Amino acid sequence: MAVEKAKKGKKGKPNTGTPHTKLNLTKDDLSKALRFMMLARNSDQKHLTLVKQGKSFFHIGCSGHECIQVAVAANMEKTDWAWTYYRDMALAYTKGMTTKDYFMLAFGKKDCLAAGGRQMPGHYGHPDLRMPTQSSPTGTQFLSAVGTDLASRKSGSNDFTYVASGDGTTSQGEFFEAVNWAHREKLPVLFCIQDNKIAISVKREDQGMGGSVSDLFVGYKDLLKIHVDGTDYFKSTEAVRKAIKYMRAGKGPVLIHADVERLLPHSSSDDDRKYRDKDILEDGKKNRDCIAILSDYLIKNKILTISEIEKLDESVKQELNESADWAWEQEDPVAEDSTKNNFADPSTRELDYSTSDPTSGNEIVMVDAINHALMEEMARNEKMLIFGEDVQDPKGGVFTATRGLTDAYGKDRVFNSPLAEASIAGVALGLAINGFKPVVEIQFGDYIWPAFMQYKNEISAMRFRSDGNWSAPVVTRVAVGGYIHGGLCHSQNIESIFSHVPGIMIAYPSNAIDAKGLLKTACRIQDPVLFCEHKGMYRLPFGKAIEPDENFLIPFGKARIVKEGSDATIVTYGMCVKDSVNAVRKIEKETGKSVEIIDLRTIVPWDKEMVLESVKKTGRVIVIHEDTQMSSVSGEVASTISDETFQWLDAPVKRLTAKDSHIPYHPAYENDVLPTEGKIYDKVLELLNF
Ligand SMILES: Cc1ncc(C[n+]2csc(CCOP(=O)(O)OP(=O)(O)O)c2C)c(N)n1
Repeated sequence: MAVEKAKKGKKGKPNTGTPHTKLNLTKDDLSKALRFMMLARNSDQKHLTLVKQGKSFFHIGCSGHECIQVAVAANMEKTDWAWTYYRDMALAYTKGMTTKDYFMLAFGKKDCLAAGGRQMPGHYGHPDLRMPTQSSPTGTQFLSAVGTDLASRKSGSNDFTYVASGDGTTSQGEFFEAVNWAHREKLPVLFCIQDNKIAISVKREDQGMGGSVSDLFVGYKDLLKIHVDGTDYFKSTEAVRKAIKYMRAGKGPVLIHADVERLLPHSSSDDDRKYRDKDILEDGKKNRDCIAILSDYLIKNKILTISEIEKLDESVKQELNESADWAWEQEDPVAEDSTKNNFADPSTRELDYSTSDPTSGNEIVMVDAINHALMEEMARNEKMLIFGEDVQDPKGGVFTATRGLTDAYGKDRVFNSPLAEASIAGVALGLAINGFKPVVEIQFGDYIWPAFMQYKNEISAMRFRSDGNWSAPVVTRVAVGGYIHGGLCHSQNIESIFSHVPGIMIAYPSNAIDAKGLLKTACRIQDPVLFCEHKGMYRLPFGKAIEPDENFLIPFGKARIVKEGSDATIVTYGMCVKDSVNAVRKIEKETGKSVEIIDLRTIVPWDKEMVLESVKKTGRVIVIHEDTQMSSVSGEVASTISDETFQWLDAPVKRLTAKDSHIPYHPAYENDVLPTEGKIYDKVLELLNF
């Protein structure tokens, strides 16, 4: 189709120059470029047919975006990184994705290198091409790219990182955060915005970006901004080369704003006749089809003949048909693998846990245990990095958990992030992808929410969505918990919400020994970890313990019996361990009965075995935590107990949690909302008397 248009020539204009000679582009270079564009264009058509045939369930196309993508990838080295978006098919082909790879993804086949049947088509990725399997949210990829690139700088590599999106996605806050961080460190990140003037049905002017993507970032003096016609291969190549030269010279990031066309509906699920201006679309097809434009140039400049171009098109179609037929015959995924790769293989958690609790040494509080665990793990693993808000010395964290670490390991390894939580999580993911072990701090759990997209759809999902080809074992230390008169936004517990996210392990220690052992384990395992640190326990005498040595590790999923008992079981963690111990001491004295207290220590995974064993022994159980009740950890634990130990129970499974409320500031309110020693006393007595 595009070739037909080229035959007629573009508006009959004569050739006036030879831009290809200025750019030293040979016939071979140009034939290859045209071929990659044709591969993508014809893949769209072939894939749409497969959708109609019911062989693939979704298609999202590249048509109209090919030129700028090929121009970028043709000038990339194998070692350069690419964080693609769903229209980046031509870039992926030029970088090395094969047509077989493409159809494996289109059919969701078991051995697809991008996603192994996990993700919809259009989510490109390849383990050997430095192209991490992309995700679906518009814009999360920007921060990943910054992290990957930061890792390259820290490793002394000379590669750069490409990251792309459409124009609509530049409305996302994370785009600004990413440009901000890349600019702060002059990172060679190529932000390639492919502006087709529409985001599904929303026109660019309705995004509110002041008219043009290229006009943004006025104050960013080291950000090179290039606005280019992304349908012109020569202008695109010139722009890309300028960008790469700038980045490789260490001058900073580049924003390429490429005008392109969207020649298809948004996706196979969309009908753009409902909202698109027919004239604009027709004009795009007629006058701004990049394949027709390049073909026209090649013919007019006698670089390729019409028949050579036709042959090229035919050979592309043939290759696509053959690859699609081949891929269709490949193995489909099997149901028993449906949940594989949510977590790393359990063998990766088989560390040496043979050390026992210490009996001699210095007594330390929990925050010092955390600090010492970080100190030791930093010495052990030179790829470990620590960053977050205010973590750098001399402040060393608002709770001093990271004090002395910058002094000990340098600003290159322990540094302040910008004040942006999504940036912390997103950049950590990119660093982890590129060989580092980020152990980041989110200053308050109450403020983790801007980063929740990064945790839910990126960090926790990376291993799963790439079927094990990529992973992001980021450790996130986060200060949580109430009882410090912190009001709504300095008191929150977040473990229940996070426990609902597959792919993230959660630890919640209640004392110095557990904090040290669990944090050191978190730093060594291959899964992402959310490490909850109760602010009120950082220096609490209850949590004091004799410090274990540097080899001390505690496995995840192994709870601790705080005290044995035979008449009832309390399952708890965090601050409620302390309140339970005190309440039980009183109850035991008064009643002569004994209550077992189990400190879960880790929420994901939680020690089902120990809990069920204890309930079978005592026949009565209450689950207690500080987080609110609705859809909470206690609900999960209580339901498992009811389900699996029903015949051993002498009383209903009880729960004591915070009220389902925001946490108010005044102590009268705060104590009413949160569980307290007194409430635990009442509830446990009630349970014993049932
Ligand atoms: C965070 C998020 N919000 C909404 C969507 C649904 N969505 C997918 S693509 C898209 C439009 C993106 O437009 P643009 O960035 O201009 O890229 P284009 O599709 O035009 O290339 C939307 C809203 C999404 N994937 N992620």
